[in-house]
Amino acid sequence: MQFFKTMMVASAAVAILGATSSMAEDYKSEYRVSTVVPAPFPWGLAADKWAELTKERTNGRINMKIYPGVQLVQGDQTREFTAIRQGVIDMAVGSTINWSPQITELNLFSLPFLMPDYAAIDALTQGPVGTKIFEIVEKNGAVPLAWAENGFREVTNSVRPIRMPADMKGLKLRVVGSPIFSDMFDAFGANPTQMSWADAQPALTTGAVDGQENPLTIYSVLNMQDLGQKNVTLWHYVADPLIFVVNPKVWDSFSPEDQKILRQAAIDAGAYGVMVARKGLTKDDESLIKQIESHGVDIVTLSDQERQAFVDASRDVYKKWKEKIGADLVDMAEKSIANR
Ligand code: X2X
Repeated sequence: MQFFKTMMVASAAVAILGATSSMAEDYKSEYRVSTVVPAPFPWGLAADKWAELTKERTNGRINMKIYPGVQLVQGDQTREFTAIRQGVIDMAVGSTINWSPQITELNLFSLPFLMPDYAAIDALTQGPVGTKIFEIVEKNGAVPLAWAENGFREVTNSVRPIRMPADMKGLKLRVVGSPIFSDMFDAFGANPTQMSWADAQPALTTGAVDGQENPLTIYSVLNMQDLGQKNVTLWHYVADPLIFVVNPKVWDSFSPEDQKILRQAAIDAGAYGVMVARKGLTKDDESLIKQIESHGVDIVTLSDQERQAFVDASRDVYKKWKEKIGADLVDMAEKSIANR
């Protein structure tokens, strides 16, 4: 009798498990998702949305926790991709800049003045270039699912308005730890210093650096005007898209049904992320720019001639990196943008 009862309980338990998901026993209780910045930055909002939609649509089978500040790699954003590949990080929403040390082709988005407007970013990420980049990311050891956006990176500083390359002379500017950025700012005549995002914030607070470059959404959430960054130049010189990825082993552990859900949730979260990243920064809606200006910030918009001076100054850097990235891929990107 006792044996019979035990068997009944055991088979009932198996039935419940089976009803939840045939794969559930292989799933982790938590998947670690890496980002650099958390909500309310658009980047963090996109990651939160991905986790939220996935949890909802899988009835909690896939439970994602966001680890901002790239804390899973001790704040060193240039090591994030390696950690994803190795499985130290399960999933990530990461910037093309931070993964470019491992994937040279991602420097495409950091080519100076390649993408003049939002339509140009879309022409790349949503076109044949985006497909090609996803193939390359996959070859390098992560499963790419969707695109979001950090944004156009505008230069700010505490010393003077920047209108011409000559205005940058002697300015100590924090740049990300990716060599193309040092090359560009050397070419502009500034004094670039490579630093992680974790180190950049105290450096701005103490005035150890004069300036930095980041999207205005980052500027506004951090209230960079209070850190002395009173000069902003809208020059749209580069933009960094974000990519949603999953470690291949983790990906393979999911049922086809859950893979589909996770991918669609990333696509939906990516669309939302792009929307919030551009909010208040478009020709139709400049509200974020106006809001920053209302804090007494001097916002410089370059004339065509002024912009051209920066384009000219960075021409050799463009050429050098076009070769490194692969001339075919850059040609494809230039064509996609010309036909947007
Ligand atoms: O470090 C930066 O400037 C940031 C937050 O924009 C990136 O992670 C690329």
